[in-house]
Amino acid sequence: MFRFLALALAVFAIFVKAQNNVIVAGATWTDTSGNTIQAHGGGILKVGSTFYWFGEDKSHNSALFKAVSCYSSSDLVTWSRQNDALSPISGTMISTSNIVERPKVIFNQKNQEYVMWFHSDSSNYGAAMVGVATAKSPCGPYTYKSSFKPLGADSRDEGLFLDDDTNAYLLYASDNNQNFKITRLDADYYNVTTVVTQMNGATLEAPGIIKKNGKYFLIASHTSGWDPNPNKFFSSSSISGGWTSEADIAPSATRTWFSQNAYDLPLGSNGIYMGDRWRPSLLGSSSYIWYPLDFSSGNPTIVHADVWNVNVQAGTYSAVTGTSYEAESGTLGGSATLLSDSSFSGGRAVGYLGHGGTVTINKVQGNGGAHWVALYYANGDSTWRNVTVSVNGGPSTLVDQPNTGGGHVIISVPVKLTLNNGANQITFGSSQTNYAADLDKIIVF
Ligand SMILES: *[C@@H]1O[C@H](CO)[C@@H](O)[C@H](O)[C@H]1NC(C)=O
Ligand SMILES: *[C@@H]1O[C@H](CO)[C@@H](O)[C@H](O)[C@H]1NC(C)=O
Ligand SMILES: [Ca+2]
Repeated sequence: MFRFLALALAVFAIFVKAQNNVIVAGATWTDTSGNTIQAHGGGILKVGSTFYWFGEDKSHNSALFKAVSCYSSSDLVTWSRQNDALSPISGTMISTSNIVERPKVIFNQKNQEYVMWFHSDSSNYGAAMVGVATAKSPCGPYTYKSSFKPLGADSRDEGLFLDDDTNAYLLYASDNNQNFKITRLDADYYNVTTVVTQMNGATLEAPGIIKKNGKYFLIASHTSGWDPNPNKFFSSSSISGGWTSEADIAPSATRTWFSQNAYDLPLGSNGIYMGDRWRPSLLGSSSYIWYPLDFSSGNPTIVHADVWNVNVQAGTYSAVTGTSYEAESGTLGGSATLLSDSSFSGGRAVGYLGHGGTVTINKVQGNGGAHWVALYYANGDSTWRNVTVSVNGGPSTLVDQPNTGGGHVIISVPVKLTLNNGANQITFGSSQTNYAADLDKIIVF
């Protein structure tokens, strides 16, 4: 009896952990103190078995410099905020009226020193420099060295790549964002030495490199301001040229599931795509879009998993499976209308939600606890919409629905809902005066 109870408790504990220990792209991620994680345009550094995540603190909803944050984790899911890695210094290129973006940190073996590079700029992005700072411990605080134009040329969006042979490289958008360059760093990682790759007219931003079986994979977006575009990959057996032409890492219409690359982390024989879903009107609410990056075909492909687990010890990931419910199978209310298009799951979606239109999805199975629910929708506007979600007639939760890039382009956003054990009714679009996006289906995890 006791043995049985102990076993049942152990199984329950594993189940609860599996439900909590997940990565949900686009949700509001909080740290171990319950605060929203502020690490935009970030980068990851691994020291022993600890991961450090550096990024831009945008909690003041401004592009101007507030801090480079530093978070630590042993599992890539639970993050503790540490001291700020880099803080403003008045009268320098890292003052509170300057731009400090896309911080990346690598370790210099020779000097036993952590070296941070970042995009260092004036408030109108006219200076187009890189900045360098150093520290003796992962989170520092870092000592600012200088900002400069690498080899006298522009540098805006940038990344770093540390190769197995301890050569390190700056990856950057140069020459007014027209030419993309990869330049070797000196032995200290304080300066650049020679350009090893130059892609003229490539108009790339947000670069990262991941190496697999001796092959280099460059992942980058194109240039469209804060708006997303289809991020691409290029591969080469040498970092000094011979790059393939660009190819997609996700269905191009989804514009990389509304995200821009920030960092690409190896994970066993695969990787993790770490992107930002920028929200320029409320920068601090920009969310993180992390997905498995599957290399089983030999090339990187984003796995569009709404909810997934990562096992950093084993170097594996697994997508959590959910149950789908088509919106068109629900009960339509008011002005809600069925829409037909082959791009919709089941060929149909429900439009004209909100402003009097509702749809109620019936018999949604729950387990009496919190569930992640992914809303699959299309929003062809150039701006965000949102939808109210109410479970069993209870109070509404408002869920943002970023524009999808077309009325027949579908992406998903997550919401955490508490469902009764057994059947539930979920209503979308009630008590809102604005139109919600067209709802295709939901997946309950
Ligand atoms: C970096 O290297 C360039 C080219 O060799 C040189 O002109 C420049 O002074 C160096 N900058 C620093 C900060 O050492
Ligand atoms: C909801 O979306 C509408 C546009 O459809 C927008 O005007 C409104 O500000 C949004 N509400 C919130 C709280 O974001
Ligand atoms: Ca559908």
